[in-house]
Amino acid sequence: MTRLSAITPSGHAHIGNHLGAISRWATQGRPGDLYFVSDLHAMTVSYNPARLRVLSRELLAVLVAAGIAPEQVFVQSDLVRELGALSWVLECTCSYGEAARMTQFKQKSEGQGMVRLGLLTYPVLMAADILLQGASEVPVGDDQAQHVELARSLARRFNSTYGELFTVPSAVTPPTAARVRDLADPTRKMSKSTQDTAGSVFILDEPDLIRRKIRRAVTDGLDRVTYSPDDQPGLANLLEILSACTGTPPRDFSFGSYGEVKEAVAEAVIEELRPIRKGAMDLLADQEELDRIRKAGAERAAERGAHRLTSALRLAGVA
Ligand code: AQP
Repeated sequence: MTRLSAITPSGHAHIGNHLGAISRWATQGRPGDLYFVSDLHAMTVSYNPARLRVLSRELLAVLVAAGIAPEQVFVQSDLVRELGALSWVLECTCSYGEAARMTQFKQKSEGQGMVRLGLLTYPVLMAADILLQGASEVPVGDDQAQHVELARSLARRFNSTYGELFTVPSAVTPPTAARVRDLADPTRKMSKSTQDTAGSVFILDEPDLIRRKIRRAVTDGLDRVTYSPDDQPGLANLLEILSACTGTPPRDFSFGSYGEVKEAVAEAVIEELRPIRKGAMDLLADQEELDRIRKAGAERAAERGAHRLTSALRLAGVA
């Protein structure tokens, strides 16, 4: 049973990524589960190559510092040859209509000047990520469920057309986690790729910057500390963050003022992130160690998929 999860280096990882995904991967994951930094997926929209390289490295350091075993982590582009080859086989197993139907493609391509072909085909690359590793479970939110459905269809079609090879993966719904919203605009979720960074607390932010960002978080003019997500979304977001960091349900807090809430949230977030920040900064300063972890992860991931790639090419009649 292999569960495969990914995180895209589309920006600096934030407290939402930590509370919603990374900390659970570290504490609730199983030894056979795999995690990867999906840098090839970050190329589907406009990006800066030098920044992408830095962000990928940073994210690898964050995952390991968060407590995910290094043997369970790899960077997607380290398998670019294997994935490129398998993606081609799968693209030739996928119909144009299937790819064009993907809701995310329609949403992400809307209003864009130059729509990259990779944006259309990346669900096939995602299928290659999954099928190469033989993953049986892929935890995804609603926005990615359609892509896992495509991976299932491609695995089944390949198996029935060319010969039984791929594990047919299932999408699994991750247990409900905190959905952290932007501190400056609580109608939006906190996001790595947002241009305005004032509303995002990044895992590697310095404590003073975290304090400043949280002090400036948007609340409301009601001047009443209650947990009321509909009327007081900014305050509710802060209480939910505090709840995720402390384990106390958001309705159980009793604070006298918004200022008190913000101080408590800032201190809890700083403490929550302190060990990860320290571990990641240490790893980023030790280039050799991070290179060693990355290389070992890449070798293990390539080995895991080698026989599937060889068999896929052979069954498809090209190698
Ligand atoms: N705001 C959030 N609150 C809780 N969990 C979140 N995740 C993302 N944002 C929040 C979870 O982090 C994991 C990594 O997801 P991803 O790399 O696929 O990123 P994403 O979901 O597209 O959102 P991001 O991180 O904000 O990036 P961009 O800006 O590129 O969209 C997932 O498990 C996700 O649920």
